[in-house]
Amino acid sequence: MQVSSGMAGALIIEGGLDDVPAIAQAREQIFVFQQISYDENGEIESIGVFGGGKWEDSERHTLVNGQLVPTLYLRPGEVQRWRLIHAGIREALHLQLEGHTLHEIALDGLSMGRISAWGLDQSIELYPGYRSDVLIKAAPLPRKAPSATYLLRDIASSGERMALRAGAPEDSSILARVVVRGEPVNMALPGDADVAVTKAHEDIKLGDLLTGVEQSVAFNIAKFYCDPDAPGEACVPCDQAGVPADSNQCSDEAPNKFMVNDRPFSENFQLTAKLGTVARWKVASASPSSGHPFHIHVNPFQVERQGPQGWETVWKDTMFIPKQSTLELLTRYRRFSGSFVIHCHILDHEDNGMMALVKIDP
Ligand SMILES: [Cu+2]
Repeated sequence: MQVSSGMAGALIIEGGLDDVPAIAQAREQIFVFQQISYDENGEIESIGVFGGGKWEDSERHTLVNGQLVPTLYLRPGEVQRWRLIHAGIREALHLQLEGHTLHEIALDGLSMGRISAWGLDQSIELYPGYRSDVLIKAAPLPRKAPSATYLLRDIASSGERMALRAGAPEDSSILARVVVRGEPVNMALPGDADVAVTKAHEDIKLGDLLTGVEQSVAFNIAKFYCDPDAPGEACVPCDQAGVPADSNQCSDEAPNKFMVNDRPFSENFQLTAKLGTVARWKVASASPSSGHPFHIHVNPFQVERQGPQGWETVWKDTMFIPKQSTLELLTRYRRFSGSFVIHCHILDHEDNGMMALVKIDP
């Protein structure tokens, strides 16, 4: 409710990419995308206000730093560094800036160590929890024009991949206006070689030994029965044998359970791993109606994603798992021993229990 009310901001750890000369010279703009999902009375007093279907029905717009369609300015030929942060609750964003390539240099706060250039007809996909750092080089002005305006759009996307109501497409909308005006400058974009040394994590390669226990995670939303006398134990589907006939957990009015590995969050359940090992995670979205952005604290992971020029290996800490599919992630437990959480980054899913503990043993 707090994040959905707008209580979110950016926390920036400087260094690395910030010290690359071409990036150090670029003016920085922060985009905290928010989906303030208040009801018709202007209030957000329960999770139900932004539950499934509510955001779409509200027809409200994604805001940038609390503003509806703000205007940003660049000089012709100026390079700016934009830090894009999806702090919204639900709707995915597919960012495209008219007439400009988006040069992506970091994902989820992790320097990629190279540059992925998203072309004019491509878009950067952001789900709740995603971050992306991009460089923009402003186009030259058309002859004799004092200024030119370009729209930063969230372009329409199919219903297949997104986290909203099953099957409903997401419409295109305008997020910001970008005005190019003033004295031209000719700032240089960095190349792959300039950012290579800043790469956040060394890739785990095919031949590397996976010394850790493989983890399986499944997100699900369904009617399940959980034994109140066995907290943290796996719950069972309501249509399965063994459910007490008098349990109201399986009645028609009973709410769905929001689960990781067949249980809502419990302090009595945790995944365990060993410090210093390298492991594969298989993360699934089991629910038929919704995908889920998987988010892990502390330990980012390596994953294959569809980049602008095809599949590429990247490091992230949040990854959308399309409905009824499984993704494979690789991770190293390098420095931190102790407990932290994984969760779905759709916040009402998380608040309803789609979260679990991970414990790294020294
Ligand atoms: Cu979810």
